[in-house]
Amino acid sequence: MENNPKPYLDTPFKQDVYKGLSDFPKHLSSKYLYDANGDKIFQAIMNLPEYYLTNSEFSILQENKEEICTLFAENTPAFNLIELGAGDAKKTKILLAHLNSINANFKYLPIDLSENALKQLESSLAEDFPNIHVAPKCGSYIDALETVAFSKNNKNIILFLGSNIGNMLISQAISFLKKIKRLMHKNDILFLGCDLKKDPQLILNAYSDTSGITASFNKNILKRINTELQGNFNVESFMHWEAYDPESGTAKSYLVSQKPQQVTIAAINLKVHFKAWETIHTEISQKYDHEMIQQLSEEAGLKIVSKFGDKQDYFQNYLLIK
Ligand code: AVI
Repeated sequence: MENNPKPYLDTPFKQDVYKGLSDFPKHLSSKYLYDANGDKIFQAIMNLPEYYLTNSEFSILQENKEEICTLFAENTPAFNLIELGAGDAKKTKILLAHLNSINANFKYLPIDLSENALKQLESSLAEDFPNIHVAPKCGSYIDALETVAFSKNNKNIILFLGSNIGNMLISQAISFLKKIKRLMHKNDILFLGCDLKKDPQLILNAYSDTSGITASFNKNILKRINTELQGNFNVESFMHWEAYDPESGTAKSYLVSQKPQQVTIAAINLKVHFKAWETIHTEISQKYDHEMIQQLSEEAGLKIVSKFGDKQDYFQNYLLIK
């Protein structure tokens, strides 16, 4: 940080935690939920009965893999399959298996913030698909996208699955899509997974499961501050709280202090006071309807050319071009 009056704020994590916990209302970015422990808890979330998103998108890909893969592979001798936020690529493996079975000529480039997730993915892909060329890239989505071999000669297919776009505010999603559009060439495709507005109770349940796994995922951010920034959060004195607004389609996660307390975070020289029931906002999970996606794409300058839904109308995958 240039001209930093606080030299101990020497990493983005430290700067963001300092800023977020000094603001009112307090907030922390959901990108910090994912360390090795957070990755593991998120895998468990994806297997929760309440977390319908994974199964919905899984069934869409399973049922439409032939058509989707044909659209990916048409009009090009070879293509790059670039995935933003690949994680364990559980759903992507449906497409990889099908592309492999039709001998498609492609390279898979998974991008993820988590080095740990990418290492595990690389070894599981080597086992499942030894003949697929895999080139993982660690980093934030746009930074990594800018550095991967975006081929001018072959088509680039960008996968952004799992409602990852939902973890951005709508305004952030538009500017993010605009950045992707700028990197795309004429023939390139963005394949986007969006969670849809539905029975508000189902959405609420997906983010406040009865086994408490989502609560431990949310609280992991405090544990991370404790271990990485020498904090002394009493994690159990915070409760996980989810709120869903069916009008805007925004689900918001909070950590709520159940008593007045003071927390010290030594590495950033910060003392944080919490009143009883004061909140830290940690994540948004935006739900869309078709008109909202249409508008989002138009504002980003992208065109929807195909869409694929599940039987229950819970989730939608969109194929976009520039
Ligand atoms: C990664 N992302 C799409 C998840 C979601 O549904 O917003 C993260 C998550 N947070 C709580 N449960 C799942």
